[in-house]
Amino acid sequence: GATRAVAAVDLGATSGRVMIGRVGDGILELESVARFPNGPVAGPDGLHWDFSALYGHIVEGLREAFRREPGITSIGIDSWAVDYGLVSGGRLVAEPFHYRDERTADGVERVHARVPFAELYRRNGLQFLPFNTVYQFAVEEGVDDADAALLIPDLVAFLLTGRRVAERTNASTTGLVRVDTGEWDLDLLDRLGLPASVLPGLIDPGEVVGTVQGDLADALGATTPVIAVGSHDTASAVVAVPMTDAATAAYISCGTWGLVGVELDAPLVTDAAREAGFTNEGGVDGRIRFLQNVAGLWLLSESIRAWEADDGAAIDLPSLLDAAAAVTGEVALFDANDPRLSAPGDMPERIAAVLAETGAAVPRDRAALTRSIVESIAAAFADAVRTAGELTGRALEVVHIVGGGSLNRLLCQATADRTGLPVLAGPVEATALGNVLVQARAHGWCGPDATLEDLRARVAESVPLERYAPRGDAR
Ligand code: LRH
Repeated sequence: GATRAVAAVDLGATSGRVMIGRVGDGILELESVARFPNGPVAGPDGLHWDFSALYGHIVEGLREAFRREPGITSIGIDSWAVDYGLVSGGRLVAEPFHYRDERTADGVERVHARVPFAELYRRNGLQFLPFNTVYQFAVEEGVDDADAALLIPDLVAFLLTGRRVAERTNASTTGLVRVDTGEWDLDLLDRLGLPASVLPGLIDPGEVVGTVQGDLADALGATTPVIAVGSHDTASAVVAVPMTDAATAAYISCGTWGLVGVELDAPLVTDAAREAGFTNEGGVDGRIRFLQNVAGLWLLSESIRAWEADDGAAIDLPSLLDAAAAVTGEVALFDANDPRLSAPGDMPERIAAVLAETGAAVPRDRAALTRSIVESIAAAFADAVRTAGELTGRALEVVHIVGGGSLNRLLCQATADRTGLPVLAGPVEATALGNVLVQARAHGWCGPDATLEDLRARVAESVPLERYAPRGDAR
């Protein structure tokens, strides 16, 4: 059959991209059209995103994608979770806050004073993370005056199409959606004094959001639809994890964060899951992403940022990782999930302080600190994989690592060693592939009634995976 194309907009916390995805018989390909940096911007009232700049890059990337491939059939958008923009009179009111902004600490107190965390967990199924949207809303001044609060991918879709929706996988990360019904928790909103009127209707991946409007209609085609995908980047990534048996596989979607867990058919909202810090996020096709947020490459990228500022020069990541791999002797481990490592800042200094508290020898140079970071992330990954197995009663046999972290050989091997399980690494662009595949399926290009298993089989056929065997003595 013919090869057909869609555009995928994929926004991560440290970089964004626009890609053309091509799908045909035995073909699943990505062409990178635009890549642009992303990150927190410090303003007088806290950390924000430069959404205006991001949107500019997205539009430019889409224009270029349609220049290269005029036959693009639709556009799908995914991004990091929890953050939103307030819209009034059809316009974005202010640059959205960044989830690492510390203002949410007050929000946590306010929310938990009205609805204790144990109850919140039974309702929304989410691991405690201080930046979940529910806590941001609790300290958001403009929320009562806004027409709508739109999560980042929904905001992009709104600017492209004029249609206001809330895509369900990403909405599940707000804390305001019931884990049992998948609908907005109106009773919770009421008890928290939050206006339900700002929350748009929920839609599922595969549904049409709207068609491209205004100036862009000329460049992108007046009838080009935006199709809802798993608009939470992690939901799209999980679509493209090439698991052959989801009952015995764990996955780690590793970029800025490492999202470590398993896929379930129904939520698991037990006391044990709550105490272990496991989340039940909504997946594509109503699946549950039962996982834990582990600090991922953030710890490394933020350290590199500090070193580059010191040097006034760029650092070559592959060389740094080679040097880290060559470090011999005891590696000092710290808790990768320590909340003090969450905000931007002088990460090497902070990690040194955390290590000093534990009495560990503080690594003497950049290579040694990099080794500590990578091994500490792998240790937290292994812990989360083991806990996921225990909580679900599953005998896990393999760990899939997808996303940018799948290219980090030191991290993949350390994860194999520390879990005692083989690691299958790849695809690196899982999120964009999941975005493309959900669009392709909506167009009927993947056969009638294609399941997630069918989509994953396509990934497994078209992407080479790297296998890391656990080294027994290192465990
Ligand atoms: C990863 C991610 C993760 C969320 C965090 C805010 O990009 O979407 O799943 O918890 O960003």
